Amino acid sequence: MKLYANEISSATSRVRIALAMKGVQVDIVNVGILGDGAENRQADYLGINPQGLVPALQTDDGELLTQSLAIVEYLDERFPLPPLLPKDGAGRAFSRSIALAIASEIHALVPPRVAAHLARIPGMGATGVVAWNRHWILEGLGAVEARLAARRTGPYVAGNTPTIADIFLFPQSINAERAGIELEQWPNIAEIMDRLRDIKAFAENAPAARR
Ligand SMILES: N[C@@H](CCC(=O)N[C@@H](CS)C(=O)NCC(=O)O)C(=O)O
Repeated sequence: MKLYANEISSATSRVRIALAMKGVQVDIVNVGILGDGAENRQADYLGINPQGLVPALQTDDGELLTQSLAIVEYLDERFPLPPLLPKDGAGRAFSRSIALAIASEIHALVPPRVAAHLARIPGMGATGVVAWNRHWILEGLGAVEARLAARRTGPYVAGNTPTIADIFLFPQSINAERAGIELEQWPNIAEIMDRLRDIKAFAENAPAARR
């Protein structure tokens, strides 16, 4: 399989963590995502993924999968061990809801294309963009923490083993720390992150820092 990826991308990091947990090797194709004229906005890549986003996974039978949650669930179905979703229906819904709270309500508001667009709005400036990012990360992870405080029963987000929810929480929390946000204000998130940092599949597949 072939993964269209970028090392700083937290959405790509989710898929790389899932691949590492499953012990599945893929070919990595790096796609530049920063700056004017970035590779992901060129015709070549748009011909592969018309959304111009990474990750995208080309399967062995030539299918092109996009959207990290869909890709991670595909990997979980195709390579069942270790399972990335809880056994019970409510647990599965909870795990997916945390993944979506991160992908849809935090990450979607702060990726490079949104920051670049905001920076072009008169009066916004670089400090306005930083404040925007902080706002959505603080509000979003604060809500995730409240959900965890109400429902968490095991060492990870949704039970005794890491699930899709942990896979989405990890890169987003790392990016929050890089934005100067202290995870200690959220005891559940901080505790889970300490555990995830000790797992090789997570530690080795964190998003790289932006240089
Ligand atoms: N919802 C998508 C988000 C994908 C996404 O936004 N990827 C970012 C990198 S983390 C990207 O490709 N950004 C390119 C850009 O913003 O132009 C997913 O979960 O796969």
